[in-house]
Amino acid sequence: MPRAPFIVIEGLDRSGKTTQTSLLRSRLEQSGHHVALLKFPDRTTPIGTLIDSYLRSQSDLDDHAIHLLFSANRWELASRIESNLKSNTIVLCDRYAFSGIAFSAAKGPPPLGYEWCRAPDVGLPCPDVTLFLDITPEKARERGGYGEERYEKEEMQRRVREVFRRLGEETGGGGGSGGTTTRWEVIDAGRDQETVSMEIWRRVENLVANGLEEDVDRLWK
Ligand code: FDM
Repeated sequence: MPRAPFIVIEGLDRSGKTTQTSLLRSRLEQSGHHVALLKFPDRTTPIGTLIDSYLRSQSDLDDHAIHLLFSANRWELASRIESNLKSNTIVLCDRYAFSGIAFSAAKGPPPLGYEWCRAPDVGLPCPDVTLFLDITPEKARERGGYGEERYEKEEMQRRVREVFRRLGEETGGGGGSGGTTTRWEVIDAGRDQETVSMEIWRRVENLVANGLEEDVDRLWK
């Protein structure tokens, strides 16, 4: 029996990522699929509580330490992702390891280093498709600018976008480091909500209709 696909939505702040994730979930459910919606960071676990306090600037942590906590927060849920997929429940995830690397590698000084940032996530379940919602800093500004949390500053978002671009090039081609084969789809999220949601649907439609025979892959392994 085929397994369900693992779909990740990544994106910059103000890209409409959370709205699009919820629209996609509704559409999948309306088409008769079971869907488990996850969001990283998952602020409800004990590790997530530490992350939440850090993001709201209510606590301070060494850059390495918070990076490892974000990754641990994913490992906490890795087995649930796999068991859902095996029981034919689509896993739809709002942010994943790519955010982990992009945000940490964009920090500094001193920089943490891209390879160091990637290491703790090696071996996590690999998404079958990653939809990257791309938006220019200018467009994000038009939408009312960034919020109050720690990383919501224009210069930081610009650097984050650069790391995402690198991740897409290296991970998406299948020939990237470690041979990971997530399908990396860049979507112009500067357009209206309906256009973006139609495009997202177009890019996942076949995958969800057919399911997958092969086992879940491992990230960067
Ligand atoms: N973020 C998110 C990270 O720095 N590392 C991670 O591993 C993840 C998953 O946390 F600024 C950052 C990205 C964002 C912040 O995300 C919280 P949400 O989607 O706004 O809750």
